[in-house]
Amino acid sequence: TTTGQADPIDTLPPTFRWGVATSSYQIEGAVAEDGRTPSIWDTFCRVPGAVANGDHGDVACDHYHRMPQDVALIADLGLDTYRFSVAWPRVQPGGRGPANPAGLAFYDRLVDELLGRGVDPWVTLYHWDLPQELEDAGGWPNRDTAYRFADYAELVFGALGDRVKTWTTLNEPWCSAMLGYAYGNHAPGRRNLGDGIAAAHHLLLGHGLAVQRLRAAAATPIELGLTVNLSTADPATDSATDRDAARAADGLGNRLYLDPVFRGSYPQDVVADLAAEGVRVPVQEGDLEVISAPIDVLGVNFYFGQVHSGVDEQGRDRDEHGKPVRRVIRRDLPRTAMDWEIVPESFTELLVRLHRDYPGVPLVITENGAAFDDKPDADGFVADDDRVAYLTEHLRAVARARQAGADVRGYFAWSLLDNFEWAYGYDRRFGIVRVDYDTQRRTPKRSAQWYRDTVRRVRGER
Ligand code: GBH
Repeated sequence: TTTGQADPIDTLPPTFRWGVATSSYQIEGAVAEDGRTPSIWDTFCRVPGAVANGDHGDVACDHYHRMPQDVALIADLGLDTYRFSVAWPRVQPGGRGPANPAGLAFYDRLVDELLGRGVDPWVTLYHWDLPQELEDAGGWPNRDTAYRFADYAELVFGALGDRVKTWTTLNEPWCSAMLGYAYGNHAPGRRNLGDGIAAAHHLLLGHGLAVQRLRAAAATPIELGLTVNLSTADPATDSATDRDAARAADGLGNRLYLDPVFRGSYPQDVVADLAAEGVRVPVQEGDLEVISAPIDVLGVNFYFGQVHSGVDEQGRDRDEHGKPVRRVIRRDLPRTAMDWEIVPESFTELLVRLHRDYPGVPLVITENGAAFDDKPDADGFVADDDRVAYLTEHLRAVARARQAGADVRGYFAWSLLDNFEWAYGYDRRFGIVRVDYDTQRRTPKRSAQWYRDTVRRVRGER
């Protein structure tokens, strides 16, 4: 504009990393090809009622067969990095033993295709597709799974480590642990708080063990880290009860993962909350040293922030079991198709807080994006101005956090393609590129054009 202030997005430096993200089970399909064995998501999708419309990832975006075309889409957007995940049951069927060369070959080709197009690969080793055989052996609540993960990490690194320079171990351990084992809305669908907390600890242990193995195996410097889903937890009022509810939510959602990694200890208030529920974190001697091994980058996935209250609608602070009331307050705010509140200010707040409480580690936004009720025209084009607005506001929020001192080095939009949105199946579309699931045709949406133009402008390319 001629009169308004400069857009904060334009303060992002030329070195800023720009990318898109996906994950294996959400896009690949080809679930029974080239030696891949079932993951917990293949199994979970067959549980009646577990996934909307009985959807599953058997075909998904058929990315396994259309990979070069999808890489071309990324290159055409002018992005410098692509964050994808490796399917464990594809490259090490059953989760233990030797590599499956046919499975590894796919990622080998993907990495070469990316590099050939000038796009840096960013590998996530685990984005929720645990080999079913490891679940049958106890899954993440079983400590042994952490050691299986470290072996798997080393195996993938052996195949791709000569070309891939950035590695994140886990995507969103909170989701794997709590949605998978405590709340049951994700695979494997268990509902037990103790299992969820044991899973969280063993995921973090697996992360730490993998960091050790990759550092030892790396012949040249690599960038290593993990991705966590973080949120803001603000109290509904200034009352002590509401502030305690916000503290508890922040503890279980954010600090339970950040503190062990960056401070080498679990937060004592969360440990006490869990003890009141009869749950103990199964820490063994030396675990926290492994978990807190230094990392080079923290991947932050942000979608929305929440407000918490410690009293119910009647003003009571205890439920019928005598437990403290924990309630999320629904605000009168615009929402996405996920029913998630749109609160870009919370993104700035979160990043500034990370900089304050966990200083010294570079941050990269490894996911941010939104599902909306896309309406394609006859050519399959989606004029998704709502998604453009969401991405614009959240990118501004990132730029503002940087201006306030947060060391944010890059941004990845979730997601390149419409894809399998877990328990919501294909019902919710997060892509900046439309996928027609009948024809597998890809059509960049207006948000993709906006993203390409924004990246160009910030880099000063026009
Ligand atoms: C990410 O998960 C995933 O990494 C990605 O695969 C997925 O497609 C994408 O986001 C979009 O969903 O109200 O208790 O559920 C994000 C999962 C959902 C985790 C919201 C935090 C809020 C806490 N996030 N959730 S709760």
